[in-house]
Amino acid sequence: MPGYTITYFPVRGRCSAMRMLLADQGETWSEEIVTGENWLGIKDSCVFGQLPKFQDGDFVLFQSNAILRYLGRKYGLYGNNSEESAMIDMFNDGVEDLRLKYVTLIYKDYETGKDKFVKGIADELKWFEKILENNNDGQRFIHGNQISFADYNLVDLLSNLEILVPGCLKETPLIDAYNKRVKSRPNLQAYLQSDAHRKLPINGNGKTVIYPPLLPLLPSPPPLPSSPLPPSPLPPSPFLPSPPAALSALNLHEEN
Ligand code: 6SG
Repeated sequence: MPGYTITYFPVRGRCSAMRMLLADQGETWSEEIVTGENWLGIKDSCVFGQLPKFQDGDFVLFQSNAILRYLGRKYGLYGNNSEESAMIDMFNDGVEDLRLKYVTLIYKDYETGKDKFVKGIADELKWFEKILENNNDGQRFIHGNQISFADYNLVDLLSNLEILVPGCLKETPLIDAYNKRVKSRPNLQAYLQSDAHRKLPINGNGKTVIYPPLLPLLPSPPPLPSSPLPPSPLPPSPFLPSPPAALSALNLHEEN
């Protein structure tokens, strides 16, 4: 089967960076949404028993960072030689370390760990500020002069952090400017403004706001009801050729 398919839960989670990469590179893809009810039926067919699953025609891949690397190689987003690829790997591993802290907070110890996480976020971000400063005074990307898969991964994580800890980029002006610059790339901006992205919750347990305040130029989203929304079809999106029915039945949560 030609084309890309992403199989995942109805969240941004570990698929947001690969979706951003694909959209920015002008690609389209299909989504297969897995819900709590049917997950256990397919878990054993997944390498490591987890999602996301990525298909490129008949080629099947698991592990979100392996998928990002695959796409990085395919689209020239992985540096120009072994040294550059290794540097990009190193930075992406740093993003993964911080993402794991974020995911652990969200899914394991939100109530007891949030204050500590909020207090520590500036110390985490200062490493990335220094990395950016060391590359063209922060005027370009995480490495070199071309965007890489690690940039999409970092910008996705930064977006989540900004929502969890509003204003957290104020002390790191290079990260703040870089984050805005990457997100203003035309294809990427169009994707980030699409319902396919905006209407997806960040995480699977309601520990995030679903309409992030990233898009001040757009009309405000409709107010959220206090109970799950009744099913209603999503408007068509250039990124999801046919919006999956499961999306329309999402439980929409606010941060609690
Ligand atoms: C969860 O951890 O969405 N995959 C997750 N969870 C289900 O049975 N190293 C790899 C990678 O980078 C980590 C994969 C990741 O690809 S992501 C997975 O497969 C399992 O382990 C976070 C996410 N969570 C949404 C969710 C999954 C379980 C509970 C909430 C789906 C929604 C509700 C039930 C099933 Fe649900």
